[in-house]
Amino acid sequence: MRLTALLPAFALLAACGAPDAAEDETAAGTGSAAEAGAAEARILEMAAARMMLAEHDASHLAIGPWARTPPAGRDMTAAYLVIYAAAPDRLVAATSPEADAIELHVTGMEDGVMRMRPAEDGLAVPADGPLTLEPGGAHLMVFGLADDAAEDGRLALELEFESGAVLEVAAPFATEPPGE
Ligand SMILES: [Cu+2]
Repeated sequence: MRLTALLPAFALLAACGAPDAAEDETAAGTGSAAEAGAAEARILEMAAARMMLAEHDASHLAIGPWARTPPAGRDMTAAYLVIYAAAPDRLVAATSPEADAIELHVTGMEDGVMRMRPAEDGLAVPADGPLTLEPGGAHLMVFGLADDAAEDGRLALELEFESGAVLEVAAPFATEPPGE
């Protein structure tokens, strides 16, 4: 049985930041101008990411990693980041020396309720944009966080890709997404 099945739904939603997602949706622009602006920003971001990848001769680029500081006494949390890849790839696994297990999760509405489930086939990093892991969306679900995991303020993550690439990331603990 999966650990997620043993835990109360409210705890899972809190850990995954689902309440934030509801706010994001109501605040998001839906007009065509907003969409055009978003598309333009996406193209600029992709161009910047390609330059960074080329400059560092890198296959993968991790931007803005962070892990939600778990409430006192809780050993489960979620971690987020944005991943660009020089060639299309797929995030297939994540581990941390500071946690028992990490699952790749996606979030979606089912029967009017926000639910998350494991992404059985991993998460695609497309050719023309990033894989975005964010509250209310796809995320890294962290189980069995070590008691002293937050002591240095960072969660060490190893991200494994279908291509065989392994990306090492240190995600600072925070209670809010960086920049908010
Ligand atoms: Cu989750």
